[in-house]
Amino acid sequence: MQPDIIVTAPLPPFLYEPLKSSYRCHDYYKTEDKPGTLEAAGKRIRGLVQGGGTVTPTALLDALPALEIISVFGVGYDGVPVNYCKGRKIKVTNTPDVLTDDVADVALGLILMTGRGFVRLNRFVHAGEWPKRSPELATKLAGQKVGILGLGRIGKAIAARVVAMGMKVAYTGRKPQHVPYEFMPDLKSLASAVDFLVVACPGGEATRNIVNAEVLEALGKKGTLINIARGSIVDESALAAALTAGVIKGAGLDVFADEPNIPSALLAMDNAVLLPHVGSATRETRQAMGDLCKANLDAWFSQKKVLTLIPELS
Ligand code: 8YV
Repeated sequence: MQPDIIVTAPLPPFLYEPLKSSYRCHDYYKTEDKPGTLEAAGKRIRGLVQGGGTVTPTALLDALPALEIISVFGVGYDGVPVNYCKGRKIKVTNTPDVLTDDVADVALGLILMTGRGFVRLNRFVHAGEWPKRSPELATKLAGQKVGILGLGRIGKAIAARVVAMGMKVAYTGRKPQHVPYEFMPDLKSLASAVDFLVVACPGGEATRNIVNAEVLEALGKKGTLINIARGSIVDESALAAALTAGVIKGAGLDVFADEPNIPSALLAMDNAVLLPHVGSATRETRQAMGDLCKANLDAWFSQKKVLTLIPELS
């Protein structure tokens, strides 16, 4: 008999259709009768599929006593209660590596869009301004310093891209690594030393709002904040205030605390380049993420092993 799995996030058809052929899928995301779904199938459910940003409450997991595995369609698993899963020996898998290049490309794009003013210049041309006046000059990027908060796989891919452009790299994180970049002991000193502060660390309680007013103050008028990780890491009202008051130069953001809702103060800012969480949004990468998300379930239900267990559980 096919194992029962519960789906708690919207999934693309190229993942959902193959899941439906291998598993009895219960669409918890779409159903209007969530308690009824749990009542009817909760005790049989052995797998859960969610997105990178999906928050999974422990109350939901309590209603799934036979749950063996959570397969996250995404690299981030900040919405998964990891300690709870450890306690119940529930496996948690994610989709690392396959999206690294795409997410790093978005960080690089945001550096170029903010640093060279490409978004503003695009608006300038579309508005028919070019025949009337010359565009403003930007600041040269080669020679500027990029500070990376969280030098993991994605952070390293961002570093490689900006080094290729002649930029310098510094970073902070839990500990220094064997890399040719300058390590800074804390976020505030990193912010004060760089022109671009790039947020590339995991979300979750440990990093909630760590990019706060004090860090933005340290980044200062020369500095631009780039975030391709999680909106929860940045104090959004402090950021909006810093942009409005000219405390920092600009921001390039792909992620927000309450997606798809963006604070109106940020929407109104001309010096903020905003993207709709597209870090991994290419056909190739989403397909690879979907394949890996399903492969983890398949490996578990056929051989009691998984391909990409999250580090806390390995
Ligand atoms: C996806 C992400 O948009 O991988 C992540 O953690 O945030 C993104 O790649 C998301 O996981 C799709 O559900």
